[in-house]
Amino acid sequence: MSDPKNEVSFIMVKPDGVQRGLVGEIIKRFENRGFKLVGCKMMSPSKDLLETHYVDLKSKPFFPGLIKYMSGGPVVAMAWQGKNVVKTGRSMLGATNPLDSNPGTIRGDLCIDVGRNICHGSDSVESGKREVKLWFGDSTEDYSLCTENMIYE
Ligand code: RTP
Repeated sequence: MSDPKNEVSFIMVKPDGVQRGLVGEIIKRFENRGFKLVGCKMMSPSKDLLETHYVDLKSKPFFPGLIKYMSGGPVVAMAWQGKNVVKTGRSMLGATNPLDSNPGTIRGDLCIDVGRNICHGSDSVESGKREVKLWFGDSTEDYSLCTENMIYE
């Protein structure tokens, strides 16, 4: 069986989160919780990539607006690794609509509108694998074993 500590989630700071200078705040929360950043890049995603990422929402009335919003500037795409990172990451992000997000969550503390909710997090372990592969290919790292070397010479 695969090691639960190797679970990965795709977390993205959306264009509004980047423009508002919230990248560090979001990274800090995941690092403080104990998760490992194993992939990170700032990029302007193509329409094709966004439509593939959000393929399950294609029939929703808000889909065109979602693609326009997500094309509005660079995003920071991240892969985070750790035990239960998908479910815990979703609870750290808060509900999709920030007005329903509890205080203490990223959305509950930092934003208001569902169409400007600053971050994305994979909604299942399978989505986590699919999304990390979609955005990073095979180029993520596995740093889980090298932490001690970064503290002791
Ligand atoms: P995300 O994928 O961004 O983490 O969000 P989610 O799973 O919590 O929610 P999902 O239903 O997959 O929706 C994806 C994103 O679409 C935008 N949205 N707008 N105007 C609306 O009613 C509406 N509903 C969803 C949000 O930006 C949401 O995060």
